[in-house]
Amino acid sequence: MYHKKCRAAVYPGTEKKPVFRTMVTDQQVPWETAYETSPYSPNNYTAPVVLAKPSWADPEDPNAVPLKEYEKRAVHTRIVRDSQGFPLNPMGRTGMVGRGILGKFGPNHAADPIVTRWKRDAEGNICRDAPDGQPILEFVAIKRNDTGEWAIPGGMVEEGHTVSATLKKEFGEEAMDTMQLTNNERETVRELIEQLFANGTTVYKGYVDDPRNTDNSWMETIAVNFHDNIGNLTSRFKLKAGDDAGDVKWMTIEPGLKLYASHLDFIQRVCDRRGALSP
Ligand code: RP5
Repeated sequence: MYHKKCRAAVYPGTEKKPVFRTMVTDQQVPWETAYETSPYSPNNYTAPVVLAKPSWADPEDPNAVPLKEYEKRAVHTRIVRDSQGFPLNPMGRTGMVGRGILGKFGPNHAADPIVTRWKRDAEGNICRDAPDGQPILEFVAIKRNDTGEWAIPGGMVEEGHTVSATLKKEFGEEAMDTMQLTNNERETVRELIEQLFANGTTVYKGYVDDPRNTDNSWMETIAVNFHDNIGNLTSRFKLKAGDDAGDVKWMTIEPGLKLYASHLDFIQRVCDRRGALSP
């Protein structure tokens, strides 16, 4: 499958003053495909906020990033660099060079907590799909402020942070607004999250078809499912959207579901493992 979401005409976040990607067809995605009529000449864009050199961004020259750092980043995919030192997207062309809004050359690492429970009726019985009787799952989804799409409440793994800490932190901040709670409230929420997140199942590791990806910078993630089989823990969750999210809710996983980036693929994997109705 070719990446698709990172080939939309307008680069995300530039809607007011659109920055366009060069059109890349499915056949032109693989690096091995030669351009027959005119050479591939993608637009070059790195967002001003990235060029302003915040702590989370690389210097402008990809060769100024130490080799050791690239080795550290090559967790899921090997990093191949072009003759000028720019890492090349492992899934192929995106119609744009530069880093876009992403800070790092090569992979930008994220973590995605998929919190699920069975959908239940008023009597507490698990809801099932007709006619096959497959049980139906719900997961905690947030509405992203940047694209307005529903998504898993994931986030970037910051320097010096572990994936497991990031999973809990992002879930707390985005789905339970922990930043705005009093110390006591925050402690109660922290304990609940600790309990649920004590047992997780990794459902995906690797490249994400994120709309922000470019030829030189892309997203990779680890998606972990935390399932509350009885539903007694999550019934105590008070969902409230944090700063990065416009909304949060328990979303039913059913056919027709549309999600940000390749999140639907991660959700499909959860359903396969749990024998639940597919999206
Ligand atoms: C996606 O971007 C990942 O799967 C994760 O959900 C998200 C992380 O980026 P931010 O939400 O921090 O922008 O590719």
